Amino acid sequence: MFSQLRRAAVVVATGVLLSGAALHGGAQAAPTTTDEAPSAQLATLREAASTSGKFIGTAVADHRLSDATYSGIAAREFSSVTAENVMKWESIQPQRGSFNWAGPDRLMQFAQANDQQVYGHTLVWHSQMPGWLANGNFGATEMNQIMNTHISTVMGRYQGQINRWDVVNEAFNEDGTLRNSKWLQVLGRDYIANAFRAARAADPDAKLFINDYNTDGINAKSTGLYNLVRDLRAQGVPIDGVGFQSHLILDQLPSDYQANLQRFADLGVEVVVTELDIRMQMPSDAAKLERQSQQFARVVQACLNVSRCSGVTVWGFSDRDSWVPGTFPGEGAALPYDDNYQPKPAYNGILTAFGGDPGGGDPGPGPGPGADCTAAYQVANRWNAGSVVDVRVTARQALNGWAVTFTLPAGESVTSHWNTQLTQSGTTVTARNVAHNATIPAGGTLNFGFQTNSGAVYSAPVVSLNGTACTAATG
Ligand code: 9MR
Repeated sequence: MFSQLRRAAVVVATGVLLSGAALHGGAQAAPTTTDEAPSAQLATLREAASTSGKFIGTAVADHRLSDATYSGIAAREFSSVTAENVMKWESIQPQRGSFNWAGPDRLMQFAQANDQQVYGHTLVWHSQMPGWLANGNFGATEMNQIMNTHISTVMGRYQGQINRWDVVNEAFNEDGTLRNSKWLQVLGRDYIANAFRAARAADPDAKLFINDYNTDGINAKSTGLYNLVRDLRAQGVPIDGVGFQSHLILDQLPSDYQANLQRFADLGVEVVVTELDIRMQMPSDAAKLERQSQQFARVVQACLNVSRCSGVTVWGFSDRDSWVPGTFPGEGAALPYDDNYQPKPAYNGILTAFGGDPGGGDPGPGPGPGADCTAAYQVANRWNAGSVVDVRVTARQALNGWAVTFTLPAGESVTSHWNTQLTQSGTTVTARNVAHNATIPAGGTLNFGFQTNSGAVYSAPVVSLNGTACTAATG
């Protein structure tokens, strides 16, 4: 999976086995299950989201990337990026057989430089088709070929580097029937299954999504989508996830938003909030912005509450760049930053919902939140039904509160822990400071330990401090 690091190369070291006595007794002498309040300074959206193992993404407008303020925020605050336009068919294959990679390559490089996931958008869609495709008079065989070639060429170029792809976009009418797109007209409803099969063949590592709007609550359209996903899964069609665009209107967030995500998750698919914005009648005022903040927070909370929800992407981050005013005259202010790239209440709503700290300090311009760090993850003792692990993280910067995250192999659970307040969600472990080790001087080392229910042999995972991956140390 695509995951390059923003600052330091990660070295995944094999866990060092010390002799049983080395740390087992001593380190366990002071186990604690204290539930003192965490005081980690999770000052950016991506740091805060990472403590729950979720991503926070943004759509990126290619023409804005050269602006330092814009790209600085995109890098600092977000752990996933989606091309707002440059991976759409019209842009990427404007003439038949002629591909335009400049914009997509730029986004891939940006993501790589900033340790971000990439959400691919979008392959098969009725909208933003180039003229040659929209107006061409193709029979089914040729149309199918055109679709397969586009999928294999675009996905193939970025194979292994794009985490998720919107394979099919906006396939439904509001009443839950399939949209009468050119794809449906020429290929029949099998175009959907065939697109997913072609996509799996083109990049077996990418998770394959179907994405739509007005499917955010339980309604006729989302039920049509639900039935399709259920049937495709039953037929063995390779579909991994459902995207909920969530272009919402202030005060109209569906009350069954979370329940809707959950019913799809219960089909066994991943769910993602893919294009979130919450628009309002202009002018905005303090009361509207406050309600908007609460509604952004409710969407984030819904994703946190649904374990198969892997992240939330906002459709741009600044009102200056939003698609909304151009499409809905009189409406706007739909995003977490204002026209001047200043955070709005909605920013704090998202941050706080992810467990972040709005007062956590000014992260300053440019990429790279958090502290540079090295992590020693040592399996101090191991027997047939348990392991004791000692974790030491040395931070370059002083810390006032910390959160350390890593994953355990599936099925392995923490049974006790010491010198930390620790939670586990699936395979993701979040270890926070307790009162006595919250403050670590620059260059100092934090230390905690835990015991698990398994003696499985495994390599040390990547350890992150406040959302930034640490370099592995073996000492
Ligand atoms: O934000 C996009 C805007 O810049 C484009 O002009 C528009 C063209 O259709 O697409 C917008 O993004 C859409 C996304 O690709 C699919 N879901 C709806 C989004 C808002 O229209």
